[in-house]
Amino acid sequence: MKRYSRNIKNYFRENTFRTVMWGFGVIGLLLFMLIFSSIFRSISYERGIAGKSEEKDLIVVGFSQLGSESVWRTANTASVQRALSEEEGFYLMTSNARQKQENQIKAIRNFISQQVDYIVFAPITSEGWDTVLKEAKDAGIPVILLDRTINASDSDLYTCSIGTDSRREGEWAAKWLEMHLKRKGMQNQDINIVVLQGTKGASVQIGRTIGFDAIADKHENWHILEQISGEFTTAKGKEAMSYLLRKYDDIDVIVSQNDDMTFGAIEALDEARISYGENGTILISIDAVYNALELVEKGVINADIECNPEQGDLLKEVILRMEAGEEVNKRYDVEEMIFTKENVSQYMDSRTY
Ligand code: GYE
Repeated sequence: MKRYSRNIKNYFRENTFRTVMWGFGVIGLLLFMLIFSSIFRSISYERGIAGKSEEKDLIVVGFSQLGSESVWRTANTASVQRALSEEEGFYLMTSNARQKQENQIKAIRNFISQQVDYIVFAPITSEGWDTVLKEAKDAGIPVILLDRTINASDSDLYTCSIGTDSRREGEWAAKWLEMHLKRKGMQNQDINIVVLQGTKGASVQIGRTIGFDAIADKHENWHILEQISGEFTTAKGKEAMSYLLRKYDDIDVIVSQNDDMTFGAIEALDEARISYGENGTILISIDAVYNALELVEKGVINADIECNPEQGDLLKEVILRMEAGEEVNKRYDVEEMIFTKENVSQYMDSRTY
């Protein structure tokens, strides 16, 4: 009995020992495979980028786009992708931040760790970029701001910025209104205005607001009832406009800081059965995408201030200059104009977005 139980104990002891050893072996093997495969993956991934660019001598650019909230944005992304194509000598990595600054910061860090040649980004808002830009600077990677601008503690944190003059866009919206009211003999009447603003804290929202307000302030009879964010989207623009229409019944002018919000405002006006454009509430928009220009042509939108998304070619030119070791400007503005029913038709055919 004793011998028997000792045998059983030995049996178990040996078996437990064997099982444990096997366990360690299997776990060890799995760990080894895991580590090896991830090292291998990251090496081959980096080789993929570096190898590809070196092989063809391509310029590697990491582009963090802020999102895809508007027709304008889609055109802006397409413009960059067209200009920085492989045929043009570029290896472009585009990352969509879906309206979140933290995603943009992550994307920029990712570009830094991949040691791209240039980082380009369209900053969602103007604050909060210092830390990540210092990291890019320490890594020796030049940064170019596209479309929107930032408030940096030191402007040396980026090489240059390319975009539109949002303050001027706001001013043009107000100047067109001045001219329109004068033409209609309404320059001395009380004028109630509401403003649909873009993403709060975005440089373009700030610039367009400052530009419009600066001129509105000169007119005692212009009353800005409310400025409210529609976040540059049709859905939010509609929501904001519906709210304003419930609150005020005497709106004379709607200024919308982009076309997508204007489309939303139009839906809200239709639902409230309020007329607009040539026959009612004055509608001023910004961007001038094709669908909005069609509405300008029909007299539905009174004026559309162009904001030009075609910034890819200028970006390419700036990068090529830097590649050649030439000095570049700190700021590049793309050209823009104002569209009204009088001039819009001649521009429709060439509008691709
Ligand atoms: O007006 C709007 C977009 O930053 C200038 O952002 C850009 C603006 C543009 O979503 O449509």
